Amino acid sequence: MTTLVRLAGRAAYWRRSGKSAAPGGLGLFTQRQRAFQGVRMENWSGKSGRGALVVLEGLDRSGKSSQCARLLSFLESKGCQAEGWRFPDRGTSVGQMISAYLANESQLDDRTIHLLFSANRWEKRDLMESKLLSGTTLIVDRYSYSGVAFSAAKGLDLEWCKAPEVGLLAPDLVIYLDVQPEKAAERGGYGGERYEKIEFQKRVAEHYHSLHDSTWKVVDGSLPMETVEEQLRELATSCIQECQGKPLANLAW
Ligand code: Z5A
Ligand code: MG
Repeated sequence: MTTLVRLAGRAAYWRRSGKSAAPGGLGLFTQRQRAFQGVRMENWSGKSGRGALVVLEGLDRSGKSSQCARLLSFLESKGCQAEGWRFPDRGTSVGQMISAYLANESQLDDRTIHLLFSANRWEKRDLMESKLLSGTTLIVDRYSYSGVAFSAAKGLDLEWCKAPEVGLLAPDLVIYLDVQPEKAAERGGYGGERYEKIEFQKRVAEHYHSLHDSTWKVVDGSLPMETVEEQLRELATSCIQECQGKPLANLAW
């Protein structure tokens, strides 16, 4: 992401990065989604249910931010009450410490920065919960899995890394954009921040794989952007419908 986008804050970021919301070809959608394409779903607006917590994860430059923006734009065009979120949230005082660390402007002990990333999620937990309960679907660009995978790749104990995440909201769906580190490195902007090194990214990928559970869907992020976008629309649509009536859960790990 560009510095401009980071500084502008989350709300402005989503407004600016939203792409055309025109749905893709119907041929690629399931029967369930064809119904969805033609109907404005009433329970999407929160009148009769909660929103879904949808998280996008993946290595650096796997396309998370691009796809979050496209998915958000699509959902909004269908009448779904939805918001785009991202972690780290660089807009808080904790987030500013994280941002300085990522830009190599400050040095912090590995455990200290791990706990700051986690604190950055904890400071948003209550707001996330109230948004979800009021019917807003949250499309979240990185979450606890980034926290664990990146810190474990530095050599910290995996279980120690998971511990501060316990009690945060559990996602209804985690979409992992799978791209080889070498391929991701060829994409724009790679190399600017602390973790953007191929060998490190390979270790991050290994730790991500150890975190997969039943909420995870792996999507080939090396496919053309529009193909990835269509797959995400389908996954998110199903998730939003299926989580109706299900209580919010906490990460248990
Ligand atoms: N971190 C951590 O350690 N602990 C934590 O708890 C958390 C994070 C939450 C900052 O994250 C760092 O913090 C990150 C993990 C660590 N590591 N690093 N460095 P960030 O989210 O702020 O990182 P970012 O700078 O936004 O980059 P990114 O997220 O890695 O990129 P992306 O969002 O996945 O990709 P993108 O910006 O959408 O796309 C990148 C480029 O690829 C762009 O030019 C696109 O046009 C292109 N692209 C995207 N998709 C495609 C396809 N399908 N084909 C071709 N080209 C594509
Ligand atoms: Mg990004």
